[in-house]
Amino acid sequence: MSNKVYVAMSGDLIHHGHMNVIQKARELGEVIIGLHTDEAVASYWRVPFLSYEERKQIIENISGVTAVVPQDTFDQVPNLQKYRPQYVVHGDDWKEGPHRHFRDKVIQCIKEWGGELVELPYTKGIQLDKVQDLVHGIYTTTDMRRAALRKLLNIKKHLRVLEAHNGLTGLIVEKTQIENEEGIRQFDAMWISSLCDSTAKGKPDIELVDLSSRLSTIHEILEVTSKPIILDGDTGGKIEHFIYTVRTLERIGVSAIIIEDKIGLKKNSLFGTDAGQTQDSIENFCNKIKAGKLAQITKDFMIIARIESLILKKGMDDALKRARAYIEAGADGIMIHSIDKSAEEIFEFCRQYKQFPLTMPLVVVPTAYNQIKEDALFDAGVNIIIHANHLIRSAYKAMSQTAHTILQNKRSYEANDQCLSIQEILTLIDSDIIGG
Ligand code: SPV
Ligand code: MG
Repeated sequence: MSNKVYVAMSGDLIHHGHMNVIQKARELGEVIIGLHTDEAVASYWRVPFLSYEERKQIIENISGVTAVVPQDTFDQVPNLQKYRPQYVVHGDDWKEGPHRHFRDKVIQCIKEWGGELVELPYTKGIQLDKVQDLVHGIYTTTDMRRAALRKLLNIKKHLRVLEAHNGLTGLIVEKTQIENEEGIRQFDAMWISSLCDSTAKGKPDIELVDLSSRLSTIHEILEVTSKPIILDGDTGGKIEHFIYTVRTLERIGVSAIIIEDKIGLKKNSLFGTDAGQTQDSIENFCNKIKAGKLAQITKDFMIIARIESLILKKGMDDALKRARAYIEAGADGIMIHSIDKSAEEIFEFCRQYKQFPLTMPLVVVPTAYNQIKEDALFDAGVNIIIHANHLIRSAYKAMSQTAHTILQNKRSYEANDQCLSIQEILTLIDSDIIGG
């Protein structure tokens, strides 16, 4: 019986480097390809261009491949334990950089049954960065980008979102990654918060920043990033205006708008009942959702209904009743907001929401209850967690501190440590455009 040889890959972009690895594997025995599932690819990279089934079909037909098996995580270990291959074949590019821990884990794991890691010199001339940039660039195109949120929700079920209010913060959301034993962690999408967009413009969060101005923020972000965008659409305005907003957002590649069930002069929900806010009637808000859904052209765009009942102390039953009605009206998701620090009411809502015969993706904004970890919310049934205002809050604090330091010292020298070096700021932004 020949040896089993394991090769892990995403297979979304096949090039001769892969062929070299497969060829080597073939010389060693029966080749099992551990093909990253859509969820695995989305967790460390992006929505795969081709689905698992499409990628599988291509790879199964490469000569010498005996079997293609799903690999659910970036980490090969669970599959290695299952298939116990004699050899694992990989390019030697993972010796350095973020993937080296995964390499260590592989070596440790296969040692158990005397398995061996065979590494090939990284194939020259692929210009993988360029090719990856190209594929990445596809996600900056309107249709692909708009559809990416729904795709991600289908693939991953649990999304982590951070606010962005200009090109620079968009880049932070786009590029920030950490890597640990669980894998590579990143943000899935961006939230264009009305609070942060208004604050960045020095204006209060009262629907004063008009749509043209919000669109200019969105365009700034669209220009330099590729991840899906969820817009905080405040109340959505008048129904007659909302339908135009939906079309505009769809046209430019925004994936979703979240509208809240309030009328009159909207103030930020974090004021709680102090702001004297009026909740919209269920009937009127349902009509707004219906009109928006009728207006949209594509299947991808999402209209998410935000319920303010808990903020306005209208009670759990009212919140649940509205959730049912909004889903019935066609909402593609429900956002339940709360400023209860204990998060008890959020967990209670989740418990009851789960019992609905029909549910849509559930969104929360854990600003008041941010002691709760993401996993606890996901386990309770939440699908999208929005960290809604943290980049602007941290930036403001840092910037004010620097301004004070300069005033106190009559020079900027003392602020050096608080600032990026000149070298760093000059090279912070790539001169290559994204996907270029
Ligand atoms: C925002 O970010 O503008 C929001 C969420 O609407 S919150 O500020 O919590 O109301
Ligand atoms: Mg808002």
